[in-house]
Amino acid sequence: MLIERSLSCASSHGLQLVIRRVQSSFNFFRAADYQQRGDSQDLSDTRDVHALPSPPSGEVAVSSLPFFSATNGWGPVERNTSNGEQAAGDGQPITLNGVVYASGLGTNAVSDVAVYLGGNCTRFTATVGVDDEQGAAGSVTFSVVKDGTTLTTTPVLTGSSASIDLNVDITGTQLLDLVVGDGGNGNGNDHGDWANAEVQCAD
Ligand SMILES: [Ca+2]
Ligand SMILES: [Ca+2]
Repeated sequence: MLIERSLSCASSHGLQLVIRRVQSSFNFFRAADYQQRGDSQDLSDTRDVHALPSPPSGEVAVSSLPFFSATNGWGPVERNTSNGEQAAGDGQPITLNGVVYASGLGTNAVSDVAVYLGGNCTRFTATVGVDDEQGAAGSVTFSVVKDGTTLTTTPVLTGSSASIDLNVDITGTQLLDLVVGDGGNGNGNDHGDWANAEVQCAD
């Protein structure tokens, strides 16, 4: 949904302020037209501002939280399926070494999903690996980042690696980033899954 309001200043400078709201993000665009020594001039500036959601409470699947931001190497990050192909919603059930997970994030490196926790959560848990849809191919790392500081990074995992269970103390985190790296060799087949990704938070 896009809400746009345009406010025009009554001054002769043609000052215009446009506010656009897209879900929880706000985009502020400001433009001014003016005359300087007889020449027409114009200036504009755009700022993106995020409206913070309420921090999560209890034990919550990360896939159910609003994304503060999300970048992905092939199409969008998928909720509760593998990455699939480039289209949204074309993933398969998240599957790591034959085990199917109903919940999680399906990504393709290089990917970074940020969620706002507001300091209310203490622990992050997930099982990570390259989704079975890539066979033995793919090579990725998984990093858990607290307010810009990396708390843990896995070794490079390929499609034939054992899955890794993550259990990370995230006490006090405002913004949690879940980052999938490409293992240093490009991002082909790098379908990294954050299976059963959950945060444990205060009620
Ligand atoms: Ca997809
Ligand atoms: Ca790779």
